[in-house]
Amino acid sequence: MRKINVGLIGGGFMGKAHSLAYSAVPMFFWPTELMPVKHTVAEFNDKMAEDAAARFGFENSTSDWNTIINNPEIDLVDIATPNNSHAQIAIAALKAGKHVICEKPLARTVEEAALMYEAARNSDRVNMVAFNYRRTPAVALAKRYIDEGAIGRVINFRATYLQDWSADPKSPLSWRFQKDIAGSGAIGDILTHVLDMARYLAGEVTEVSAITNHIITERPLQQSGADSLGNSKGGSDAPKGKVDVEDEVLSLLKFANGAIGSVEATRNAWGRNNFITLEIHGSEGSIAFNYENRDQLEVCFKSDEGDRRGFRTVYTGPNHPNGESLWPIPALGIGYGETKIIEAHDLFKAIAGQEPVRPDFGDGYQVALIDDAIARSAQTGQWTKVPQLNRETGQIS
Ligand code: NAI
Ligand code: SOE
Repeated sequence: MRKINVGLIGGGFMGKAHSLAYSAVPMFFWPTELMPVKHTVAEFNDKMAEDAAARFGFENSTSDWNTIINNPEIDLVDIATPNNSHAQIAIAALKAGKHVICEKPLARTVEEAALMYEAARNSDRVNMVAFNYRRTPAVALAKRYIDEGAIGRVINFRATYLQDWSADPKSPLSWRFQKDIAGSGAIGDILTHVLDMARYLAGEVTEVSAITNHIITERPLQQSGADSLGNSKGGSDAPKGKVDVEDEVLSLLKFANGAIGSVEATRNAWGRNNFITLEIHGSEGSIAFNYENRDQLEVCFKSDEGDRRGFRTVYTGPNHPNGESLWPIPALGIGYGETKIIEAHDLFKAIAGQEPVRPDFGDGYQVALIDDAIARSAQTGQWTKVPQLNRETGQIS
């Protein structure tokens, strides 16, 4: 079986999730198209890199990610670092002839995303952006219902992404609150996930009207490199640093197919942990999804008799898209980890030449164009057109 040598850059939250996926792919998808070998992991310094290698099962470690780029043995570069290094690493990796998976958001700005997309177009290697939530079997099932016409013409798409890990102003100043590292706040960090699913399920977003809010303007400085996601103890007496990204965003959307919708995101909604909800209304029915019950999809069909019409629950299992190779019966529970395992497997299928993988850097770029339009709309208070990437020509119009 062909091996694929993986170089992972960044050993934090996503380093863990991706390493788990590399170990698990052969367990779930057998025979796997490619057998992943955890070749080298890069972290900020030698000690962190050695720790990451021991913990995640990598054969080698380095404190310089260029070691991974320059190593001809490495086939796939996995970018799991904060957003400020995505562009530099991805462009170097593509130029060096590596396949690349990059965590979301693709980049901090639309300009960086454009350069990354150009590098991807100039390469014959596979590129992927890690919007993993669309791989949740219930979300893939929603896509199947929509594509099959089960809910008719899509009329409305509503989505939220609400969390509360940063609601306390005493929680530390992670890199996620610093514009020069993160690029933006709730928009790039979590709204991007629902924008990816909006495009996946309802098509291209052509125009936006948004508002943002910025409430917590400073936070205690965080001492370590990896993000504590609000969990650092005793940070409140530490010196404070500036928060220069938005806390919250709400946007109305217009879609190319005539549908309208709304999306909202905040990391400051007490009681909401990873509250991703989707609701899609069509001319013939509706679909609803709540990530807190992520192996369930609610569906309602107009064709049901009026006296029994209403939402019914489908529990996803081996009969559903992306569920075939997970667990043998429905409702055993699908976790966050499974979405990353499916993501890694789909990446391997593309590298093995079986089928192209989406979302790719073109998709990441288009989401960056929507993010940018949302930020501009929030500043001007105007409806704002979203430039569209033509994937054939690589041009924006
Ligand atoms: P984290 O802060 O937990 O980990 C990042 C790690 O990268 C840290 O250990 C840090 O020391 C290391 N690092 C930073 N610069 C480095 C460099 N130049 N060379 C080597 N290592 C370096 O951050 P987390 O949560 O893992 O986020 C990483 C990326 O993944 C971000 O882009 C984030 O938006 C994305 N993300 C995506 C998620 C998803 O659901 N798809 C979930 C969480 C994060
Ligand atoms: C923090 O908001 C975070 O880790 C995001 O960065 C991820 O993209 C999301 O999946 C979980 O929450």
